[in-house]
Amino acid sequence: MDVDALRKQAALHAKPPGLAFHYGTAGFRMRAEHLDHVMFRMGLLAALRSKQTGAAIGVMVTASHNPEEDNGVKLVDPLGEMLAPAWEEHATRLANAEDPDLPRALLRIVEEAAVEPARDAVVLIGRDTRPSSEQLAQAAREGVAALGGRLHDYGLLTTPQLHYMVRCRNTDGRYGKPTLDGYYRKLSSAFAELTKQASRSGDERASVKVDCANGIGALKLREMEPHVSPGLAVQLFNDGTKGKLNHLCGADFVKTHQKPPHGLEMKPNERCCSLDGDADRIVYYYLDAAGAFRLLDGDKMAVLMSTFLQELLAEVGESFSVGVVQTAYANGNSTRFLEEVMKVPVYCTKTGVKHLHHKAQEFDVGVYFEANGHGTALFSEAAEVKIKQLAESEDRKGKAAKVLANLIDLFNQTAGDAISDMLVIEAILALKGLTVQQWDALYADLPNRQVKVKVADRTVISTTDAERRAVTPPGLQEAIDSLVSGYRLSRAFVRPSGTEDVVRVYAEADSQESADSLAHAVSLAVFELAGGIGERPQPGFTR
Ligand code: 16G
Ligand code: MG
Repeated sequence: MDVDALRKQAALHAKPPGLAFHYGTAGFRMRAEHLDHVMFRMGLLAALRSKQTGAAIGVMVTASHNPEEDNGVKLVDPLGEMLAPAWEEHATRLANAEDPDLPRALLRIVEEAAVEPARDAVVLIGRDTRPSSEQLAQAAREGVAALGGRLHDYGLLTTPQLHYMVRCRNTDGRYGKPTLDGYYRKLSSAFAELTKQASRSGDERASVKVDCANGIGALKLREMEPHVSPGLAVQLFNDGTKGKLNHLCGADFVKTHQKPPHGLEMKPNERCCSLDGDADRIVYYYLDAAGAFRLLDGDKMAVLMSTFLQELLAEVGESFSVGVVQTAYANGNSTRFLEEVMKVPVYCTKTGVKHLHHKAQEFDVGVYFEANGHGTALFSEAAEVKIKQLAESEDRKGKAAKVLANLIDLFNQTAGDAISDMLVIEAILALKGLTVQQWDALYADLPNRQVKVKVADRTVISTTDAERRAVTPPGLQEAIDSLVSGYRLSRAFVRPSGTEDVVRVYAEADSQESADSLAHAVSLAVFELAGGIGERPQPGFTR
């Protein structure tokens, strides 16, 4: 490492004074103007991680569903998964090091993580459509170059596309070709095979309206469209030509407000979906015949996908282990349906994609979804090999295995992927001949409510049992238990947010009035026992 050269470079990416940086559940995320030095240093860190693992590492410049003025960065590990926890700590320390201490901070990582400094480094970079993204990507490129790393700049990509590229590069093409064309071809040929098997001859081609959150998803779906158009008509809305990124649209807006996005006209029973700002989340929705808005979120997708996979696995007849992974936010009726009707084992982890992904890796077939619409299915290597082998035969088993084999290719197994999930959903609906209403009717969501409470220090709340029970402050869990016992089919939990300075309260019960009133009662308990600040929570709700 040429320390003088590095110092000079670093001086061009000076750390702003007085700000603290944290590599959180989704990397660094804040106002774009504070992020230049973070990007440069994440370029450095990606090069170190690459030297340490001997594999290509990804750097994605995006702030997902945050407002357009924000930006962020996340690193992608060799198999396309999220950065290992020990390296999140290195990232936080590196971002917070004062400028003169930067070389020392780097050397500390080299020592602690046993990095081989002389090894080659390869870093793949992608970015979303934010106005600040190109300049920030340039700072990351300079960081990679400062440590002599080789760069492959993919330019504009969705987050899951970058995850895909990293995995392709590090598996010698076994996962697919590390190009956009490779991604489109892999997904679209699996989708074509699947929809070919949906023998509903004479039926019209399925069609779906897509709200692209004015983000990268619009560009990439437009590129993909010709590849899938024989089986699916996609109509793009909020494609970035008029509106602002994530403003009054996108998956996060639709899920949290439980209403349609601006900029997309719906007629009753039309199938619609929304992507988020970096296209790693998706939710479906429609207006029913009475004009009421119906949301099909991550739980509904998990149920559709896992029940279909389970049916196919039963036909194939191998004893693969299957698991569905959710978080405490999963609607209680989705969990009940999976466990009691479908007899699928369900597991609950803490909030945050990496926890779900990690748990799902324990199974031959692991489906995971957060209620907010981030999820996918993972297949063990052994299961994939076996299924692809069985798919060679022409009997009934072979037919089911063929469908499974194509689904394996259609799922993005590195991260939740809105484009891939959309094609999986559309393929399943086509194969099963289901309408969106029939899918929705598989089970009815329990009414629920989420509210936030402001407290002086949200870390006074600690939780256990995958965030379903509060350990501190004393008396809070007892208060919640006693409130919950006053309602039917009720459940409530509280947790400090990982992305906002608030405590989140979730409640569900047999009616909307009960869910609202339970959420309010629990938020009062939080306010009183956990040091609430500002106005006492009022009935009614804030999101
Ligand atoms: C982040 C997480 C998401 C989680 C959300 C919870 C990733 C890539 N994203 O956006 O999975 O649902 O945080 O936010 O892990 P909260 O802690 O503020 O409730
Ligand atoms: Mg996202």
